[in-house]
Amino acid sequence: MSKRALITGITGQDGSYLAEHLLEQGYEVWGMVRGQANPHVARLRKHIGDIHLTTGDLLDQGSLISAIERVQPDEVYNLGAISYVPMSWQQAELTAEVTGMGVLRMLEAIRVVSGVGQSRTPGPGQIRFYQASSSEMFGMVRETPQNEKTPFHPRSPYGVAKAYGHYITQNYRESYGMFAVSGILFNHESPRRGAEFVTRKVSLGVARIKLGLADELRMGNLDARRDWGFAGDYARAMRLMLAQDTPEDYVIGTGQTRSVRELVELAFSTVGLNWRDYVVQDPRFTRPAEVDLLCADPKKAREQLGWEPEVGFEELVAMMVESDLRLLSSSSRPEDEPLSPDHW
Ligand code: NAP
Ligand code: G4F
Repeated sequence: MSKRALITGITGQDGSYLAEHLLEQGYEVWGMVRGQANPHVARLRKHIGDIHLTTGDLLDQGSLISAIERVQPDEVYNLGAISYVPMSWQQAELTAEVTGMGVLRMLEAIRVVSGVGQSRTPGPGQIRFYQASSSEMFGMVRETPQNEKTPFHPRSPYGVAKAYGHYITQNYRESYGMFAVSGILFNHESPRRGAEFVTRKVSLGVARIKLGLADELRMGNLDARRDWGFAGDYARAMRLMLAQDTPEDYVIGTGQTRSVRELVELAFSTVGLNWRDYVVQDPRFTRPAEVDLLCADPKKAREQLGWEPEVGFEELVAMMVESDLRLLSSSSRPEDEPLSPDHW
């Protein structure tokens, strides 16, 4: 019997890679999608055929209960969130509701539908739950590199909401014995990354400049450092966490940190250009509070999950720039079609 997985956030970057990975592993994959005509669904269907969809919204408790009742999953991957950090200052309350309280609602849906804490205690057939926690929770870091025991000091409403999601997942594990785990994932990127995030903004910007479609790239803080990996590698780690005998949290990252300046320099150099000729610093992209440095200590994941990243930083950046060069050169793209993350 194949396992059945339900993924929230399936229309996002990670949802697509996780769906592909679980299909390869023989799973029956269901995605929860919101809205009555979500434009991201067509993109998903185009790239990943063999999935089932059900409706639901992390803001709506009843819809989550209905989704769990309908799908009867073995595993739930909660990837749905408002995930763009700057937006979390503009819509702090909505971010708390979707990215934070949404986790509680999904845990409650699983608890209610499985009867955990009432008629039944969790047993071998229980629904396993994965929460997409974030290195953004470490914020103003207390130590480097960051591991599973490093204290949190979030620096954005997004980071605060993720910390709530992390702790409520841990609490449901301890209160009800649920198989509920958090993956504390560091930044991971791909050609499917939303255009608002820095790596994709840079790969699209470099491609536009190389093709003569733009003559500058306006950026925020070039000194910030991140631990950037490839999203496809991180999807493997999510499944591995739910395949363990005991539910535990894991840090997932490469263990290497680079500055935004290094990212920009490398991306321009892949097409033979000097970034200094094109990059303009623009205070509009500076944040009210910054996370200056993130660097993972993925030792536990390596030793207990046998997880290793396969794609390095240089390969990742080249992959993204080449993909965007192909995208923007494509004659199949109508001239008046706006560039958006819809273009994978
Ligand atoms: P993403 O591309 O921004 O995708 C976010 C997903 O959340 C989309 O599918 C979106 O669906 C969905 N969503 C938004 N509001 C929702 C709501 N009210 N109810 C249900 N679904 C909703 O994010 P990602 O990069 O794939 O990241 C996946 C998860 O990992 C997120 O929780 C993110 O915070 C977390 N994370 C990401 C990284 C990273 O570096 N990528 C690192 C650590 C943690 P629509 O199509 O409806 O908009
Ligand atoms: O790509 P970013 O927007 O990612 P950020 O804020 O690190 O968040 C991402 O990773 C988190 C994991 O740590 C996830 F939880 C979260 O959902 C998301 O996927 O920005 C990276 C860095 C920041 O320090 C930012 O200030 O790049 C800096 N940056 C400099 N100029 C810029 C820009 N970021 C963006 N988006 N745009 C700029 O022009």
